[in-house]
Amino acid sequence: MKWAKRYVLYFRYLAYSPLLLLSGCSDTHFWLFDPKGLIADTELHYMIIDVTLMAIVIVPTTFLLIWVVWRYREKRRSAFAPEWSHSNVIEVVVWGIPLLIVGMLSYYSWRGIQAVNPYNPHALNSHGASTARSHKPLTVDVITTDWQWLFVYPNKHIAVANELVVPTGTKLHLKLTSTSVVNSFYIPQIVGQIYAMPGMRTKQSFEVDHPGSYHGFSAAFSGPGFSWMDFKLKAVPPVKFTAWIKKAGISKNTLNYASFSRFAEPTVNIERKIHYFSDVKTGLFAKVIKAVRSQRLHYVTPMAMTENMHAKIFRTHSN
Ligand SMILES: [Cu+2]
Repeated sequence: MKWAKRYVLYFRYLAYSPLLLLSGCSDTHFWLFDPKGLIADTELHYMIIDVTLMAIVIVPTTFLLIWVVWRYREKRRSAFAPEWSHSNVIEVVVWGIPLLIVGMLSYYSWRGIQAVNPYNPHALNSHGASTARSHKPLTVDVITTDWQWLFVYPNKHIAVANELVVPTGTKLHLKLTSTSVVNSFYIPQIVGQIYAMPGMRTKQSFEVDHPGSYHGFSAAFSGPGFSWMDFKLKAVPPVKFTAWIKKAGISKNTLNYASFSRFAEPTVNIERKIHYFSDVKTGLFAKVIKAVRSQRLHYVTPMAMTENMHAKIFRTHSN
């Protein structure tokens, strides 16, 4: 019963198959394949080009490997060729094709980097006419803390924490910084990640074509509050955006440097609270960078805050 033993072995591997189901349990999204903005569109475009170019090597190599193993198997003695040593055709193929592919990958990487580079002022322009010229670009200052996002609209004198609301068809220019560790601003369906770093400023630009709600988060682990440090990007038509700005302006919470430094205290946002601020002081962003640089803005996470996290999470999820 030799064959039976062998099949028992195969069935043993089948026991691992439920692992495959796990991928369906989490809320898995194929965000990268469902872009909703110019930058994410471009990223997908270049990703497909790159994968296709690499497949030109990987797919034939896989088949050739199987073919070689089959052709030179032990039982087929006729294929034995001990005198064989050189083939010009093979030399041309194994050097020529990789050189060609590396060349093409370099070319497309260069083009792709230019097309999504946050520091290239023409990156958004080069994508054609979808931008309505009548809408002026909107500036948003992003300040990350342990573990929240603050989005300041400096020209509108409002700010909102843990939610980013933007008008569709409008160029958005972001400036980013952090009061704590390095965070990475990432909205997979809209724009690639860019670091927000303490005492420094980075930039990002993007545009959202379709109204909707998109998942944003930090792509860099930042400690115990990290799991709740995500936000929604809400893209609304420009008319609705104007109304939203007015609504946010009613908030009784104002924001100057003093109230900001209270906001920036370590907070695990388990309830995913959104806060609005009106009357935001001009120059807050620059002042925060300065304060972090001179170490005037510096927090230590109290032990008690993370010690009881399990209890807190359980309470939040059970009611
Ligand atoms: Cu890295």
